[in-house]
Amino acid sequence: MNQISNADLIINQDGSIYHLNLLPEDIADTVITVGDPDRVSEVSRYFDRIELKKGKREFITHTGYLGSRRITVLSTGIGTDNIDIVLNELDALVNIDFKTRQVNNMLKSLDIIRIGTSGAVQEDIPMGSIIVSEFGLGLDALMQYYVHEVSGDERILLDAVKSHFHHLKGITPYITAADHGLLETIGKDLLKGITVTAPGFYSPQGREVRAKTAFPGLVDLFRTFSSGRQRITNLEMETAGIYALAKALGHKAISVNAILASRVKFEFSSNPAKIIDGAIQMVLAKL
Ligand code: R1P
Repeated sequence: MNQISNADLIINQDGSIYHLNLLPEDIADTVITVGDPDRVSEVSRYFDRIELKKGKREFITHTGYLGSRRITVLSTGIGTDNIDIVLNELDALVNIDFKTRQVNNMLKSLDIIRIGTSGAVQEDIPMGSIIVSEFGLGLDALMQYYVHEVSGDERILLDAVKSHFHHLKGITPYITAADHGLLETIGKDLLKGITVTAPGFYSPQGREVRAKTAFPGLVDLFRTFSSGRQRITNLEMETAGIYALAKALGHKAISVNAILASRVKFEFSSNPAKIIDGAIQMVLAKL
């Protein structure tokens, strides 16, 4: 079997993976990802025991136990460029032997659960809602760099997306479904929809402050998309990348979105911390 070179897979002097700064034994099979590094301790404070705290750059990791279940919580920072790093390095930690630099014969599949913040694009979604992404729709460029398969229901949605968003020149959308098993457990009884993952916070999500947007009416374009029973519910910056790379690497992923803003009612929550804490407690209770 081919050895993965030192340049392709960078391992630090202490045997840890380059950016995440983690050893293979440092991560659990259940990994909660959050965007904000400060949110890591907001999750791990509910653990019965924390066995490890490590970090480098925006990638802060706590691993511990909730009852007998070992869980890792890890911050990704903002954007799918960071998701590229996090997903590849998480996969390397569990599926590559760092000594031989070869892929393990038995591949491991992680459960990756994102707890993120997001803005709603439908009027009937109130502030403070928790939405589970049934699909992640990426408007960023990440998956143009990877070979990835598109399943039947993803293909139908992608065709509808391409037709609805046809005048967004230079953008190649991709769409990936959540893991079905996690959708039935973590996502049980929760509002579901398509989450748009944008490659920026301002114009790429339809905001205009001073720099002039090239796509006026973007939020309305998101709001008016539908295909069968599916509609776009919310906007953020990581879910589609997590879903697509997790699937390409054989991991299971689900994204839980705490709605802090209504992009159609032009409102932002007066108590975002409470909404996020509610989402954290809800996810941990379902594990
Ligand atoms: C933007 O403010 C950030 O918040 C959202 C977006 O996806 C982006 O990362 O999620 P997190 O709160 O999880 O970072």
